[in-house]
Amino acid sequence: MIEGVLLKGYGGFYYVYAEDRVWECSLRGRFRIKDQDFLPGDRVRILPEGNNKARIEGAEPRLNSLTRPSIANVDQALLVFALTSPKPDLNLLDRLLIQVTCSEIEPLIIFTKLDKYLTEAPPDDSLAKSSIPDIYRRIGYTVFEVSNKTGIGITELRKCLEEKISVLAGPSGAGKSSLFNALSDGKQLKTGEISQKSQRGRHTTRHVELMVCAGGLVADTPGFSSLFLPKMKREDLATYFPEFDEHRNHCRFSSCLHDKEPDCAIKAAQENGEISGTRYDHYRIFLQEVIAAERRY
Ligand SMILES: Nc1nc2c(ncn2[C@@H]2O[C@H](COP(=O)(O)OP(=O)(O)OP(=O)(O)O)[C@@H](O)[C@H]2O)c(=O)[nH]1
Ligand SMILES: [Mg+2]
Ligand SMILES: [Zn+2]
Repeated sequence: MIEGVLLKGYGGFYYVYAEDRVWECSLRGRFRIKDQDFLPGDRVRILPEGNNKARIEGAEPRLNSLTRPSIANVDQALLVFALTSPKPDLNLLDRLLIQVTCSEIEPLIIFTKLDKYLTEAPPDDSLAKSSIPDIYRRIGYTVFEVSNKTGIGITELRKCLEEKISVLAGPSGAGKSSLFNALSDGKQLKTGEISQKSQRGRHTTRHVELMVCAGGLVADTPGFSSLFLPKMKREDLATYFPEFDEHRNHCRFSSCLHDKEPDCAIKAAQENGEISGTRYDHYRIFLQEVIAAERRY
């Protein structure tokens, strides 16, 4: 019996990565009824039956699972945004950070198209003083600036993927698929049949799959442009803004929601530049959404 990770289910088979190979697996009888219970990322035990074929004999309990995309045991989410073309949608990034943190998955922020950004004239808006990646670095997030074209920053990022299950998420056109290709560097492990099938299906089907990439397993996903916040109480929203932590206890009211209350330390920190203006704006927008959603329950 060997242990592996389920990459995908396709055409009645399950493809499992174990011992540096992909195995085409069928299910043992008693599992067949629970077919839909398996997700990419599930840790399974397989019994080889020769010629890269095997049978799934058992599965380990999941540590976590995401619903969009449906993947189990995710270690980290790579939140991919272009520095330019399209301009990064920071409202969406801040939503994703909340969603990922809420699922207890580690976020990594990846800004792409650094090559293009560097050749453009610097924008003379207020953000130029503190670059967008720096806003997130200062908060304490792990941030990479890369070019999928020239390869700047790719080697450093690759190290973070080793032995981990990672998902790529972000808006359409941000460079997720290009990043996946840059990270795999032609070393993506393929078995003929699987790559043919997935190539045919890649842009048309919605099935999720993990792929061997940079010493780990990575799932590319289709881009999206809107995202609901997870269900939460209004007073919990601020906990998803780590940069508020050191100020939160200095508001006049202990119940302060940092919106329109007087003597709010968060607002003061935003005014003196310690907290980013866009982050505070998004906090207030999200607060209204959380309050509106509370009423519906
Ligand atoms: N100059 C430059 N262009 C890039 C870079 N990364 C991606 N692109 C281009 O940006 C466009 C979109 O890239 P994709 O990788 O398809 O974006 P995606 O995030 O996978 O988009 P969806 O699959 O629609 O969600 C393509 O034309 C890429 O060639 C980069 O680092 N630099
Ligand atoms: Mg893509
Ligand atoms: Zn306050």
